[in-house]
Amino acid sequence: MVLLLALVLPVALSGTAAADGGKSARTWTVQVGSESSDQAIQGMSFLPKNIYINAGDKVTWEANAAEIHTVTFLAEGQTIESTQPFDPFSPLYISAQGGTSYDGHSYYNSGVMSNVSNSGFAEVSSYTLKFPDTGDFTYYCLVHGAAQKGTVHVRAKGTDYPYTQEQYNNRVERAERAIIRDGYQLWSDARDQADNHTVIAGADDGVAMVMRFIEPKVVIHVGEKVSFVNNGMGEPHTITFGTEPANPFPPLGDPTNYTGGQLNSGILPPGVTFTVTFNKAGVYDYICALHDYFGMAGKVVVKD
Ligand SMILES: [Cu+2]
Repeated sequence: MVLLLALVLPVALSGTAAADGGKSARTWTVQVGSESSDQAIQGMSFLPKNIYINAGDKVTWEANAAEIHTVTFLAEGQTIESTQPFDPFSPLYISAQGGTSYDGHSYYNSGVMSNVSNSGFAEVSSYTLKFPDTGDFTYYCLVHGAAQKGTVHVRAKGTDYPYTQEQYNNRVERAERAIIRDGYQLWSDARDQADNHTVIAGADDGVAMVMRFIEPKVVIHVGEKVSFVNNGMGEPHTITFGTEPANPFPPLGDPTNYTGGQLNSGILPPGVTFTVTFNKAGVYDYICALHDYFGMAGKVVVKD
């Protein structure tokens, strides 16, 4: 009897969906971030960026990348600028806020989303909201600010859907491939700018991000300098030698005379360079404290 029910039920459900022209409430999927298989290239993206649903439908956002992101609907009157920069210690940023049904004007937040579990945050892998009311609702990623947003367009119940989930998925796959292609181009451009005294500390074009040091190993002599250049448009990094501080945001140590131990650039925003003078022979490993958990690390070899 139980077996029979299990067999009959799915048929009955799909029959219902067909009978109402496919207009019963449904759940749509949006991908949060994107990445290459080695995680080196990350996308600052919600895909699809625009989704058209009907009142009563739900949207599920799925973590699709190692880099952290949030899905955040701001409160009425709040600007994305007022939320920046991302505060890694505030529950308003890193924890779920609001209920499961979107009211159109309050603050709703997914918490930190990532498809890995070692980012240092309590990550969530998916976030679902129901949209009972019509309207165009824009949301942001609190990590990447104005650069990363998407919109849920909610239309009246019974409206014909302009796209199926499958059509969105096909576009999403194309967009993901384009981001990875752009990322590898940025990576190759960065190699042309790097030498033993110039490390490109990540690069991004505001969508595609290279989450690597270029080149990851440089060789210099005692008394020489290495400049770490953040060449990006949107993504901050850090240059962190020695034991990682509990809070990697403030600078620590003296970059004009480095002989080993702790040294931290603090948050290195796009367009900023951090220069270190190495005054003792040795091999010095460093990380980006924000992105080391998916491979952003490097090494300076200092010879006599
Ligand atoms: Cu980084």
